[in-house]
Amino acid sequence: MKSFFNAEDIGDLGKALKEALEVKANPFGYQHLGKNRTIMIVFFNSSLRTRLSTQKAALNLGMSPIVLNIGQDSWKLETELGVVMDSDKSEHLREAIPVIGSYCDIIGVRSFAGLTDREFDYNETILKQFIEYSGKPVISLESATVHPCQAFADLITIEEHRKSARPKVVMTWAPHPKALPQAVPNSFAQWMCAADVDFVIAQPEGYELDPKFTKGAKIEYDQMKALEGADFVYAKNWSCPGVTDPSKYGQILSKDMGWTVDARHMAVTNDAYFMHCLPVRRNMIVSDEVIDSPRSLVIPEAANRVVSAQVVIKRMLEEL
Ligand code: SN0
Repeated sequence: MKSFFNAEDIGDLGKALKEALEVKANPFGYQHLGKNRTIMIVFFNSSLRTRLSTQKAALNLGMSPIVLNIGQDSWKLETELGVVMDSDKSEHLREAIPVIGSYCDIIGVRSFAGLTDREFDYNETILKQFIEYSGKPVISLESATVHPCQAFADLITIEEHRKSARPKVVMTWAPHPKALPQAVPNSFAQWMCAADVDFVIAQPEGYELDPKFTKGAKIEYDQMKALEGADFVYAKNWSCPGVTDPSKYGQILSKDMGWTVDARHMAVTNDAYFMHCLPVRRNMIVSDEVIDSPRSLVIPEAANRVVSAQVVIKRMLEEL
């Protein structure tokens, strides 16, 4: 695997899930693969789970992880091409990326959507430069449009908890005070559409995700109707993807607290499990009662971030 950002990069999902469960049962069984290998984990934005789980996955595989926080540990980096560099950004990605690449075997990058220029974000301009200029395998650790390590961990969590062959999985938009990227819902939709589940997306008007991620999903504007009979409820906020109206890209169109997942919502489900990628705003996205209930999977879901990262890094190491 040369790069990891789409569901198709991991190939057959059944095989990937089997490998994930094997790695989870035997986390230190592949340490020979990582001997004398280094992964550079680069953050343009904050992180808790991604930062820790990617390092832990690398350590489990016998690798040395190095974490770089851009702008804090390093110079501020310019990402736009062709600009006169007279701002506070001291170094360009064009130099920084090959330098980083020369010090490691694999690179992981977190670089959120800017949410102002849809084309810049949806072309994955920053991640693509890492792929082009580093010469190393690159993992998206949430880039502008995708968060594949999260979606893979979510799929593993669903696989471990499902009671039927084809569970009903409902991803519902929920309110948030800030404009958030679409990366998490894009990837979750892409992975659920590729997996064998009955997948429904519930959202207010105007929040339609880019169809390239939602092919095969049922779209529902009535949240309660969508949640009926759900086996898994996956809550997430996202800002306007700008599909129907590009001028609204990155905007908050609704803060309707009626969409906050609470006991009333969970009551119409098939005793569903609750999922969220974290960090979560309590009593905005989900009520305390639901996230603190025994049906909440947020902690096992976060724990599986080590497993998903480990499968991805393992596959890359096997091909070095
Ligand atoms: C990010 C997002 O893409 O939604 C990362 C999720 C893994 N979330 C946030 O930035 C939340 C920040 C906040 O202030 O709640």
